Amino acid sequence: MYNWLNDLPKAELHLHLEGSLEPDLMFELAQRNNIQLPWNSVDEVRSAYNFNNLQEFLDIYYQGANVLQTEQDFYDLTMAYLKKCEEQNVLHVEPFFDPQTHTDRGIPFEVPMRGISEALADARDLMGISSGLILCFLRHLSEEQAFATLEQAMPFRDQFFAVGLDSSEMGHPPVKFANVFAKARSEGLLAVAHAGEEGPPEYVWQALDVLKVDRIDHGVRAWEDQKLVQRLIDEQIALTVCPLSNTKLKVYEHMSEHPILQMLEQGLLVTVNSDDPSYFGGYVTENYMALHEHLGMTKEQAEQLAANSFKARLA
Ligand code: ES4
Ligand code: ZN
Repeated sequence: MYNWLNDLPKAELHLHLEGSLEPDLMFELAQRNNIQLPWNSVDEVRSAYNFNNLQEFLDIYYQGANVLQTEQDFYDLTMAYLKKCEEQNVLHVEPFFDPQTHTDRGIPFEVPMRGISEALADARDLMGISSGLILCFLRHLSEEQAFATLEQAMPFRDQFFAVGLDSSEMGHPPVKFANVFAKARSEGLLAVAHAGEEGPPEYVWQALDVLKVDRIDHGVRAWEDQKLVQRLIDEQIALTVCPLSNTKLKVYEHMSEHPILQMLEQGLLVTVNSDDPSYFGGYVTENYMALHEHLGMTKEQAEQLAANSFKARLA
């Protein structure tokens, strides 16, 4: 089954480039840039990857990102992910990056922007992987800071097609970013937002009605609200679900409790994605495989999920 799932043509629509930083590359970049990490070995890092919730993960994810310093570092990070895509027959990707994670530690905006864009262009030319980049605002920071980030990004307007919203969800509802999303949309950008990962269904309603997003990232907690489920079905709004992420961050205690196949059978446009593969134990194929192992996903269901991943493309 693994090989069959791996060969299935797929698109990935929920992937944080900073979350694809494997421990080996983390140590290589730490050495290259003379940066002290709080871990002494690759094994030590891996054993730190035990999380009880989203915040515990984010604290480690932001520390790991400190090793990313130069345009070449961002190129190497992105290209390592794209090579995985090639191995797993992922033909189209719409990755996220978090510019504020870098600009807030003094890295000029154009450094991640240029390194990532160059890798995506090379993957297009050399590997035939199509892509569109999504610029995410960190929701634990202010809307004013998001506005400043959008302004810094506008000279590179042709290098990303959408804005997103990520980081700590609880206490930072979508409505906090109403104005900056309106501004982004007025510039012709599309919009997505993490909503209903840890946060309540109300945050999914806000992402739709206030931010006017074109797709919901995670959205699994929408399943608790039948009226919301009907809206998502009626409008065929895609959910970028990340099964291994949801169990690693204890949204569900065990994969056998994950509702993704029930959501699929109900008519929701759900897709399978890896979120932060280096931290959560697998890339896209491993996420599909977990659904087969723990939920009994059939080949027909896998084909439907893969078809959904292309149907839910925005770029
Ligand atoms: C994230 Cl899993 C998840 N949720 C919210 N923000 C994130 N940034 C990176 N991974
Ligand atoms: Zn995410």
